[in-house]
Amino acid sequence: MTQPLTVAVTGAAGSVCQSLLFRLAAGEPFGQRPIRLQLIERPEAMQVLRGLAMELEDCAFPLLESVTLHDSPETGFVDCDYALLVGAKPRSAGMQRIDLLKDNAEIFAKQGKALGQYAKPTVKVLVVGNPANTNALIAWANAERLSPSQLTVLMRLDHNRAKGFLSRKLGVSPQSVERLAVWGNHASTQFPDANHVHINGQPLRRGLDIDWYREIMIGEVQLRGEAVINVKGRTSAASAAQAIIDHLRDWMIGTSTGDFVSMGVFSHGEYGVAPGLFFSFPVTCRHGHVDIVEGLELDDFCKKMIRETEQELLRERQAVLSLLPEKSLARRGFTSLWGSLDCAE
Ligand code: NAX
Repeated sequence: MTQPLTVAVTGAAGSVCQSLLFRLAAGEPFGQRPIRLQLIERPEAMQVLRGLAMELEDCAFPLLESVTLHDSPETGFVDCDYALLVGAKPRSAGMQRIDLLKDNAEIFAKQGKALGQYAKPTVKVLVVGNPANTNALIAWANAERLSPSQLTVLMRLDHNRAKGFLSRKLGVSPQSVERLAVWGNHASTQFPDANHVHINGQPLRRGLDIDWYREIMIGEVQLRGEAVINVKGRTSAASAAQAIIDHLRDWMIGTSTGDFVSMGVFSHGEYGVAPGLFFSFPVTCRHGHVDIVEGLELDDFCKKMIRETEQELLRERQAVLSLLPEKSLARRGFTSLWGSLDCAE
């Protein structure tokens, strides 16, 4: 009998989870494994969550073994194999980005501590709630037992958006577009990189309209989230759920041979990026391990774009330094990375 997977999800009553939970319950990213959902929300949102749980029950999903509801991460993360950190405080009118960073930093520090104490030691954590890259850093820094390789950040929505733009421009199917990368922060400084793309196995480089790519596509991908809000009046939800499913499937089962995808992972200085950031790189996955793709050639334009998004993440990290517990990180052998924080600016 296959062991069930326990999946904890925060922000479970929010917009993204309205699609996501039903697809998790149907077993989409995890193959034919039975699944236990542990849904976590703020106390104020528990009523909506109870309604959602009733709908999950009404689907009679064959693989869904149980659904439990929690108003604290301390109970919600108990023994989980995967933790999907979707919940976050949204930016309200007039709120400065720095205040949003700090409010969310406290939420993710608390969740990090709970993950370290109550989740399985082998837990895999996907951070979705914004500002996702810096939230991941805070969660990891506060999760005593977790190594940074146990956390990744959702960049797949940006990756899929870039793939969509390119495939529509070239008139090819999205699945024929391979080796696309999005570098950096899940924010408008991200760098969608089409320089290494293959179409149907052949390098695109000479067939890429460089003016269109640099002057139109990059900006449209960077600002696609806002464009959706302007047209629809609400944030991207179903496309975000699809991206989470794609990310989890690749992380658990593996990426296609010859291709790579974009994930926010802990940097150790790869491609000259400052160590100690959760930074989106091109990666491959095999049996739950994520490897940053090595040896891609970066021209001056790429280096400049990567530097810009790195600088934004360094500024974010600087703003939340007080929530990164130095002593705990030093105990875990991260003193030298930590030292680099002081010279971040
Ligand atoms: P919603 O505002 O619809 O839902 C967020 C939910 O989180 C709410 O139900 C709220 O009660 C809950 N929540 C807040 N604080 C919590 C806490 N401490 N513990 C548990 N639950 C908590 O947002 P939604 O559209 O679902 O998006 C969720 C987050 O994902 C947002 O931060 C959003 O910006 C971010 N996104 C990130 C993406 C990425 O690519 N990294 C794409 C999707 C999404 O936009």
